Amino acid sequence: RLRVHYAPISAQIRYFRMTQDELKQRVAMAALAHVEDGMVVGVGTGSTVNFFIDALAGIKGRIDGAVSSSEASTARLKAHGIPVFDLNAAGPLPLYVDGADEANARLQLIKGGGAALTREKIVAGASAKFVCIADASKLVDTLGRFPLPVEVIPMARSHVARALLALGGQPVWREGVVTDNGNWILDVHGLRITDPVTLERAINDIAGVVTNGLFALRPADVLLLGAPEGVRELR
Ligand code: ABF
Repeated sequence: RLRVHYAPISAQIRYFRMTQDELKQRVAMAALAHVEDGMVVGVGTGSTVNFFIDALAGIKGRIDGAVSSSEASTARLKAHGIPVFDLNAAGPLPLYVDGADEANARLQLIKGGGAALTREKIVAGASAKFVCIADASKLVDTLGRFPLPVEVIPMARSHVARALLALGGQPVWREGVVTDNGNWILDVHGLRITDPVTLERAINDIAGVVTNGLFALRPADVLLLGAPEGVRELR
């Protein structure tokens, strides 16, 4: 009698997680190719970017430092001894490297799963080239399956939620989360975003909205996708 022994589910999960982490590590290493000597590098937030920060540490003698998009990334950069500059002091940046929650083929993104979307959008806007790093599962035909994060001034939460309902979304308060800027997050479910630029502008126009997670007015310039067969580069 043939008995098939499957690895315990814990081992299968460990393997899958290791693969996920390997994909993130691989795409983070690929982003180093865009780092040039003497740069001050704009650095995003999230688990994929954490691999990029660790890779940056390996070449920290070649760069002048970084501008960070979150307290979490700042702490990790400083732990590696990488100088972290205020954006006002650094001025326009040559390069920004950050993750995403979803990306479409036009390199328009949904970001903000890590609640860092405001500073991410600021540093991306101040950078000449935005290289987005993600595992291939983040590439979708139409944005919106991932709930769209919207950072709001706390006193405007209900007002903004009503406006988002009118736009066809189902907003859910990310209760218990306060951003680095002291604001709250609404995650908007049920959107199928066929015109990201128009929706980004419409949400920006709601009084009380600080930032929304659509990066379409300023999409990525390069998308590096980590897949088992290697890293794909989309432009
Ligand atoms: C950050 O990276 C967030 O905007 C986005 O949610 C996150 C993706 O995180 P991860 O790399 O952990 O999937 O920029």
